[in-house]
Amino acid sequence: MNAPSTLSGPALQASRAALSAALADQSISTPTEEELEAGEIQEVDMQAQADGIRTVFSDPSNFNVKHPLYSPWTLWFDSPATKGRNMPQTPISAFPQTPVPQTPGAAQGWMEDIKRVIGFDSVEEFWGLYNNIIPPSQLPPKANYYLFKEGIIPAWEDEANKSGGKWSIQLPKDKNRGNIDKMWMYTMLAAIGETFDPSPTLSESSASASLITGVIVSTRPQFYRLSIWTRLAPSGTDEEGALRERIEGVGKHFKMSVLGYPEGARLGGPLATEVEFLSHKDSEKKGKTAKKIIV
Ligand code: MGP
Repeated sequence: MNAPSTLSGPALQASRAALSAALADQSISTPTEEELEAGEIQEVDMQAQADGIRTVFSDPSNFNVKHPLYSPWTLWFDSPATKGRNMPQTPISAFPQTPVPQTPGAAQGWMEDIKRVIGFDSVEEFWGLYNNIIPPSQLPPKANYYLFKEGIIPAWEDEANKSGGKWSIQLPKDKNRGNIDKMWMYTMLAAIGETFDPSPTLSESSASASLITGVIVSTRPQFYRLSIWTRLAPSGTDEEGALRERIEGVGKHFKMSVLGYPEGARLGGPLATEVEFLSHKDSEKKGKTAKKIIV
């Protein structure tokens, strides 16, 4: 999955260092409970600890403190080349593997070809990963990156997705080859920065309360597709006005702040769609008429 990087020398070095540092166990050691005598209070030399902190900004090669994300994420991938192949998880390293969540029966066939690439929970690890994988513009047709919250598989059948839906936009390849990598990067940053559905992140239960379960970029022979998956989807009843508003807020943020389109812009055309929402239940009923929300 390693692509020739387009980064300049020092930036590339910093990103590689970020990745290897992220993958190694860099935690500052503190005495365990057993090492302390009963009743003994651990003395902490705050100055020494502060002096020992090296962030990626102060020391790009040897930093020992990472900036945590609101929640851990997992990147999944499939392409024609992964189909039917039992591939090892990459990279194999000291980085503790997050357990692969259960695959509900109905999703088994669907998940067979989707490979878990890596889990991460810090800004540094995200950039290390981002700078070392093939960008969407260079993927073959029929490939997908799925960036989902840890513990959620990128399938309709997952508990977190089964009552949900997705915002998506389809973009013709010929006009968007030069934009798609940035669009995907901004989409991922909005996901890990929890800006799609920001209000719950201010509360205690933050990530689990957020509507967002994951984001996807898909390459198809003639177009790209970006999708934002949500935990819930409005069913159209009046009592759900608040949910519909919140879902529409996600779509508007995606269209205007993440992708940079003006509010009233109409985007549909040959091979292109509007920014539109469809529940997973309606996606499953392929071909049948379904109500889409458009922003
Ligand atoms: P797709 O790749 O999301 O759509 O789903 P696309 O790109 O329009 O289709 P393509 O034919 O151009 O690749 C393609 C098909 O995969 C769907 O029609 C389903 O049959 C199956 N599928 C997609 N998803 C997201 C799921 C899922 O979550 N669970 C299961 N069981 N099947 C899925």
